[in-house]
Amino acid sequence: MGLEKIGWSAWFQQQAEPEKLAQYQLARVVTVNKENYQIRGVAEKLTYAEVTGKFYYNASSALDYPAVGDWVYAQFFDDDSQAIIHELLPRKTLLKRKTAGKKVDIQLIAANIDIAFILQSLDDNFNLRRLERYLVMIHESEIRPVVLLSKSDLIPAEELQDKIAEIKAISPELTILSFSNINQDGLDNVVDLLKPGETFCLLGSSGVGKTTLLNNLLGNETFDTQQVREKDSRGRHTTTRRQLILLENGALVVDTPGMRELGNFDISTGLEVTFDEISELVTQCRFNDCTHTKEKGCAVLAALDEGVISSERYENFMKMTREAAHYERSYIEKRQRDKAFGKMYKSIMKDHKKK
Ligand SMILES: Nc1nc2c(ncn2[C@@H]2O[C@H](COP(=O)(O)OP(=O)(O)OP(=O)(O)O)[C@@H](O)[C@H]2O)c(=O)[nH]1
Ligand SMILES: [Mg+2]
Ligand SMILES: [Zn+2]
Repeated sequence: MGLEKIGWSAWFQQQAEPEKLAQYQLARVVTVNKENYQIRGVAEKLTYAEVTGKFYYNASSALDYPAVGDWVYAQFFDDDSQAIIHELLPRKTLLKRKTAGKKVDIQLIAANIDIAFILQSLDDNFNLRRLERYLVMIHESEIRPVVLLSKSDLIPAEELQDKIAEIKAISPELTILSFSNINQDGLDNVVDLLKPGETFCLLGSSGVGKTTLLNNLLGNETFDTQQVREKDSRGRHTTTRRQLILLENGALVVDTPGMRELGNFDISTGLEVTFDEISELVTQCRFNDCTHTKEKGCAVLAALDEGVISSERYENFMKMTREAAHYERSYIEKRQRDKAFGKMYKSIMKDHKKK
């Protein structure tokens, strides 16, 4: 069918509805722009697409809009030069986070990702607490995370081994690879993970080498990269949009703009998997509603006391738990305000029509 080439599989085939398949064509979202999308169907070219008015009207949150990697029911026009997106197919996985900044809303990162690469560069970007944040987001979506430590050319081999050991200590099962875009060390190991028809996502702070890695995988300089900027210089992301790229070996890769902050909500599964030893302890606390802050009989605090879990890891777990609860409350309030506004708007329009 040709769609396998861009990630179509038996799982999606099972989700597809025959009557919609008869009416529309399948396509995958390759780019999300401000005003429109680019999709790719069986014809191997990119087509600009917009969602229908009905799609727009029925969408009730950011979750309902197409994300990079989504499969859609579409209609192509004018010799496949334009298309309309009618509906999304169910998603196998979805990477999302809280929008950056003060606003509490959901931002979609990518849909239908099989493996998420968390990139940290081996200079001062390496940070276990940040790694835990990414792991929470990825585990929440039940995607397999792989850690890629970039810029291995910048540190001595012993230091690299120490850093890998630090990650192993918090997550023994995790696949961790190191590589250098400069001297190509370890790139083969990354390539080995890239299976045809599977979709991968590159995540990590700005400047860690995501796009340089992608260019290396493509064997050319297709996408812009930039010299490392001054630390903390704001608003200087080289990659500004997410897009899905097909590699020669048949793997699909989504490059993303670097994230300055990674807020999450709705992450109970993510927290449970990422902090599995803490989740296990939580079940042993004396009180069901234990806050793990001061209670007698708190198994988490006991483990902390005995040095079984590190205070840094405990603090990060508590911080992310609190943050998620706060964002969830704010999000619910926001949704209620939006809904009330929607109702008011509709009743005004109705009155307006009556006159
Ligand atoms: N020393 C060294 N430098 C690297 C390596 N990989 C990338 N760089 C450099 O790091 C800088 C940033 O690389 P990019 O690939 O643009 O980083 P990015 O992660 O795509 O950044 P954003 O698009 O802003 O999110 C460039 O100057 C690269 O040349 C590496 O393995 N070693
Ligand atoms: Mg980039
Ligand atoms: Zn407790």
